[in-house]
Amino acid sequence: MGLFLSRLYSVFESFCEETPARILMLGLDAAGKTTILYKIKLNEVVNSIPTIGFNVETVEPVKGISFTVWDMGGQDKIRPLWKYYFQNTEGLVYVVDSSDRERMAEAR
Ligand SMILES: Nc1nc2c(ncn2[C@@H]2O[C@H](COP(=O)(O)OP(=O)(O)OP(=O)(O)O)[C@@H](O)[C@H]2O)c(=O)[nH]1
Ligand SMILES: [Mg+2]
Repeated sequence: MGLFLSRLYSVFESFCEETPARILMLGLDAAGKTTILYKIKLNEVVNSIPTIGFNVETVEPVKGISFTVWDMGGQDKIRPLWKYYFQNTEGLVYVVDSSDRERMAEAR
């Protein structure tokens, strides 16, 4: 049991030591991406302005596990730039504003 626990602990430790996973956050403009990012980072609802380019923050949603989140601007003119950020991305969060019914097809 002691051996099992020490092995488990070392696996967990090596997992924690890894560089933070790179997460891309995409979605239409005003979907709420920047709001989500800073809610996780600061535990506050910040007053955001439309993102031109991107915001990047390292967050630790759960103790010992951190992510580098790339929050991309979602305006239609910026969307063609998303593809340049896909390389080495390990996860994708796609944010949909469920009350924005008119643009559901566009989001899809
Ligand atoms: N009611 C409500 N408003 C929200 C919510 N999330 C974001 N907002 C508001 O929606 C607006 C746009 O939010 P942002 O987080 O800037 O949206 P974004 O997806 O980063 O937009 P871009 O940077 O343009 O791509 C802001 O005024 C937010 O306060 C939510 O869950 N509920
Ligand atoms: Mg934004």
